[in-house]
Amino acid sequence: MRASRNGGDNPAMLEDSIKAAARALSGAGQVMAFTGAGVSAESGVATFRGAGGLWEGQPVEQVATPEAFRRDPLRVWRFYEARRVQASTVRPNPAHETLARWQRRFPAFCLATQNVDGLHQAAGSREVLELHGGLWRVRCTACDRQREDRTVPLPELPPRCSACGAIERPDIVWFGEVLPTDILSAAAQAAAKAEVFVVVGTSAVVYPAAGLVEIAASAGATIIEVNPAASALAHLADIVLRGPAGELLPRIDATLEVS
Ligand code: BV8
Ligand code: ZN
Repeated sequence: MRASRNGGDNPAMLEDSIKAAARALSGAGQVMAFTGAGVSAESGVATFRGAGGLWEGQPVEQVATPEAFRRDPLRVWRFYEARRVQASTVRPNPAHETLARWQRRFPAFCLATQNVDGLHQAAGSREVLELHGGLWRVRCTACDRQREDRTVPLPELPPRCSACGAIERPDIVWFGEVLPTDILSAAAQAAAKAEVFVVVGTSAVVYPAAGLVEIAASAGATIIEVNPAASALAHLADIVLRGPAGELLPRIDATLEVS
C-alpha cells in the first residue's frame, strides 16, 4: 500500500496535493499521462460508466463487440455514428490543453489514451497512443484497408470499402479484441520508464490498458491520480487529486510554473 496524499474534498488538502504533484513533476525527465473518458467529460462527452454505460438500454460492453457487429452491423454503426456526431460538436477542454502543453514542457512525455474521440489531438497533442482506436478512422472488414473519414453524418451506413466493396467497421478495439500490439508495447515501455505517471479520468477497470498503471507503479514511478472518484487502482496512487481534470490539471500546471 503506497502512502497516498489524498487531496480529498478538503480545499486545504487539495491545495497541498496540487503542490505535491507539481513538486513531483517539476524535476521529472520522463512523464507519462494515461487518460480515460473522464478527461473528455468537461467537453460534454458522456463517460462510459457514468452515463449508466447504456446504449438503447444495453450495456456498452454488449454493443462494442465483434459479435454484436457480426450480428447487426447497422445497429453497431448507429452507436458509433451517434458518438461521431456528438464528438464533432465538442471541443477540447483545459485538461486536454494542459496535457498538450506538457508534451512541449517535459524532456520526454508520453500520452496514452483509452479515448477514441480525438480531443487530445485536437488540443495539439502529438503521437497520441490511441490504445482503443479512433472514431475518425474506418477499416475494411475484408481487405483491412484503413482510412480516415470525418464526414458527419456518414452518407451510407454501414460504409463500404471503395477498393473491394465489403462493409467497413469503425477502427475501434472492441471488447474481446486485442489492442494494436505496436501501440500497447510503446505504452508499456513508456510506463516502465516513467518517473511520474499521471492517471486522468479513468475508472481503470478495462485491461490490458489499466495494466499500464501497474507497470509504472512496480517500476517505481510516482503515481498521480486526477479523478473526482477513486479509480480501481487508486490504492497505487502516491498523490490523489479528487476533482475534475479540467480544473485540476491547469492548477498543477500553474503551480509548476512558479515552482
Ligand atoms: C482484450 C472502445 C482479450 C469501445 C473500449 C484481463 C486482461 C485482458 C482482458 C481482460 C482482462 N479482464 C477482462 C478482460 C476483458 C476486457 C475488460 O477489460 N473488461 C472489463 C470491462 C472488465 N478487455 C478486453 O476485452 C480488451 N481486449 O484484452 O482481449 C484477448 C486477448 C488475447 C486474444 C484475444 C483477445 C479490449 C478492451 C477495449 C474495449 N474497448 N473502448 C468504444 O470506445 O466504443 S473500452 C472502453 O472503456 C473505452 O475505451 C473507455 O475509455 C474504457 C475505459 O473506461 P474509462 O475511460 O475509464 O471510462 P469510465 O466511464 O469507465 O470512467 C470514467 C472515469 O472518469 C470515472 O472514474 C469518473 O470518476 C471519471 N471522471 C468523470 N468526470 C471526470 C472524471 N475524471 C476527471 N475529470 C472529470 N471531469
Ligand atoms: Zn476492402
